[in-house]
Amino acid sequence: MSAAVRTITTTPFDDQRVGTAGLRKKVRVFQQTHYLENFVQAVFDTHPGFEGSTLVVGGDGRYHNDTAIQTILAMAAANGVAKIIVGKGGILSTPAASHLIRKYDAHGGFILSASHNPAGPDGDFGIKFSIHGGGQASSALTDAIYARSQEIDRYRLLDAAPVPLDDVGAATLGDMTVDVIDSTEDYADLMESLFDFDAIRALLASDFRFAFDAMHAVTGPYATRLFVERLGASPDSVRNAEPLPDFGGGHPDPNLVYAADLADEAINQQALDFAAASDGDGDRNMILGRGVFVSPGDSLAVIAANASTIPVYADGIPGAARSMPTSRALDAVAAQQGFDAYETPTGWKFFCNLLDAGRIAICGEESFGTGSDHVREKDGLWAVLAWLNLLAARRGESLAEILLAHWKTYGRHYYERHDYEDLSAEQADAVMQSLRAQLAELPGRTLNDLTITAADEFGYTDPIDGSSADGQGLRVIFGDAARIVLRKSGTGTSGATLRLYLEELRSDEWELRLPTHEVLGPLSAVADSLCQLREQTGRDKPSLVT
Ligand code: VG1
Ligand code: CO
Repeated sequence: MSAAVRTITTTPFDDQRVGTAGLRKKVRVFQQTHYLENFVQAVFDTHPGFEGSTLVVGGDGRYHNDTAIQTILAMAAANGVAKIIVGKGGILSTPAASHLIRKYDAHGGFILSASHNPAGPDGDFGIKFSIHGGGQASSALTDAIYARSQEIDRYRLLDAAPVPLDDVGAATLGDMTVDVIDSTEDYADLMESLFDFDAIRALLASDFRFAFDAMHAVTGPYATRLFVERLGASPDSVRNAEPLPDFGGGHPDPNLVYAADLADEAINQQALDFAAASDGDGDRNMILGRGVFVSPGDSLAVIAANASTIPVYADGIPGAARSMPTSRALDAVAAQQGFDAYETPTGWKFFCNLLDAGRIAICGEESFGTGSDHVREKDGLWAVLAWLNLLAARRGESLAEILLAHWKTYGRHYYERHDYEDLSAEQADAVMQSLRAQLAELPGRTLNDLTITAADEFGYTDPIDGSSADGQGLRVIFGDAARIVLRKSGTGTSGATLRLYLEELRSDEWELRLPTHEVLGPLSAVADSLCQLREQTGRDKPSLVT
């Protein structure tokens, strides 16, 4: 390597332990001298095999993306990486990055994103390290990276001008090759290999009213490539398609609160037959039909129940998985159809071993995340295509009819998540502790006419590598009938967020189309009093209900 490699002296930051999905902090934290560099060098120092390897780098296009990418390029070149594949303009959706790592057999990658968290100079930023195979680093690896970050005293950097990333092509940085690619082509090819594009094209060419909202985040170019160029949808069906560094001032979290206009058009005005939205980095999805919202747990269950309509799963799936707080709608399908169902801790990394081992083909989370074994991240556009594929396969049935038929077969798991944001760590811990302290005595008690059958703190042992994860949320289980789950968020950048998850199964036909808040009202009251939410937090309602 040339003389332009500099070794820079640094001191540790004490807060580089990653959360549910990478290291997420305020932009201003990442802008501190040495902050990003320390973390990246800790990865280079901890995970073996970077010398002579290929990496993938890109992000959701938010503020600070460009600067961070140039830093990573300069450090990779100085740490002996042979080649880096970067998305044009520095942009890669999270699932597209996972795909590139797999397709080009890369050693790993860095994905720059804080998902749906607001962007801009006062917003959030984040970095995730992905391993060979395209999955997020395991907890064991991130623990080791954290330990290294606590003793780091120097990092390496190549002194060179920034690499232009706006056009596709190859450049060099020291001895390293930088390949700038248009990842929308690779990604669209992958999607075309999974789904029945002819049938979807025919559906979109009919009088079917379709809209996708990219929310000025990363999915715009991918959605245009897929829906408009490959599937023939009208250009105006892809909305807010241009990624902006501040997401246009919006909050690209696809749910009924932050994608309210789209929801109003589909649900209240009934002006769309199918509508969907994705989040900042393209891994989440919201699914809407004419007059209906599909809750994420139902979306996962319906996709799994109809997996055989997806050409690659024509012969069925071996199994499916959901994160613990996600509704048990999936379990009901697995029980009837006879495939295996797994329950994992929150965070996509816990699905990866099951996917690699071929135990599961489809998985999802209540937080608007759904995906399959095609990549090792959740994938918003995959979920949208899975629904379009299903609507094309069952042409003539509306989305609402498909949903109702599903509930008639499996029952309906009414579901809500209540977020209490910006609490102090002490408040959040006090609520967790007041429920934790009661767990042992809860089984056998009857509340709201339902009897508690089990109450515990969820722990998980990975069936493939035997690794374990404790303290993954508190559960109060009322048999198959209902569940209350409480856990602390691991993605926030200020204060603490508590998530309370409520689920109740109704199976009689007259109960299948009730307003969700009406069904869950009594369970919500039970949860509030069990957790002493009001007493401990002083809040009389959640900050956000999804
Ligand atoms: C949240 C969600 C979790 C998801 C994670 C990353 O984590 O609850 O299901 O995997 O975000 O998604 P937490 O710890 O805040 O509850 V994303 O789209 O923000 O990368
Ligand atoms: Co995301």
